[in-house]
Amino acid sequence: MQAEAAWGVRWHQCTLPMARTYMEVACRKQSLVCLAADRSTMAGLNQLIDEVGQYVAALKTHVDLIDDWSPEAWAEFCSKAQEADLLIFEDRKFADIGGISRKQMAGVYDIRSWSDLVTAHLISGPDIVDGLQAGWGDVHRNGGVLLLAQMSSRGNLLHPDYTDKVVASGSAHPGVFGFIGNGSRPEELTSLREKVGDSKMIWTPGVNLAVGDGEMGQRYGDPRLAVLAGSDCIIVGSGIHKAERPAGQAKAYAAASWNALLERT
Ligand code: S5P
Repeated sequence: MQAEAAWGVRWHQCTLPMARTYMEVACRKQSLVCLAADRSTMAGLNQLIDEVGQYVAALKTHVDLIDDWSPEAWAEFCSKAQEADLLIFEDRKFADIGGISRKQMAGVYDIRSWSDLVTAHLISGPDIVDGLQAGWGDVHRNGGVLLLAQMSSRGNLLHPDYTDKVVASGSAHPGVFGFIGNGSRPEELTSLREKVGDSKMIWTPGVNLAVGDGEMGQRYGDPRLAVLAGSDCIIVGSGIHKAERPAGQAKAYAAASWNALLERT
């Protein structure tokens, strides 16, 4: 299916190159799933690509939680992800001033050289987005920043007035790909979508086919309801990588999210 037909108004208004790339990958895979690949060994990560790569559009990594990380093993993992037509989203949650964030895109992990997307908090002000974009620019690559507008964990401090300020500032910035919203509360997501409009993505963690409370304060909502409420990508971790049969689960999340997109458009 053509991306324009599947995404409707979002295709026309989300013009950041990386947003268009994501929407096309999602159409090729018929999946709005970003797998939170929270495994702590390189073997575990590579196995996930083999098992579920065909059912997901993006891989969300936490590069600093891998026990046996090495530059060579990571480079191999990234080419495997590219071969499987997956975007790589480093969930680094940058939060420092612009100039330091730019430097943090380099360093040991060299995030700028392999990430297509990164997360950032806007707590230090809007220059962080320029810093991260400059990081990609330093290696002649392009990427997109997802700003945390809401969080899924209980007791978080991203209160509604903070969310509104992140949305107002981020919506006006061309380097912002979109926002992280809370997938566990469809009604909050609907109002977030109203504020964001159609020109930015909303990606949502806190989604699981089994709704309710997760480990250590995580909360879960239903994938279909999240997409109908305005989510453009469901970020699913343990629902897939801890399942007995990850491929079967990934397929189910892909179908739920893709059908919900078609229902929404
Ligand atoms: O508010 C948030 C933001 C993020 S990016 N809540 C989250 O859970 N996340 C991330 O989504 C978190 O870092 C983890 O990698 C993933 C959720 O994993 P799950 O196992 O709970 O599905």
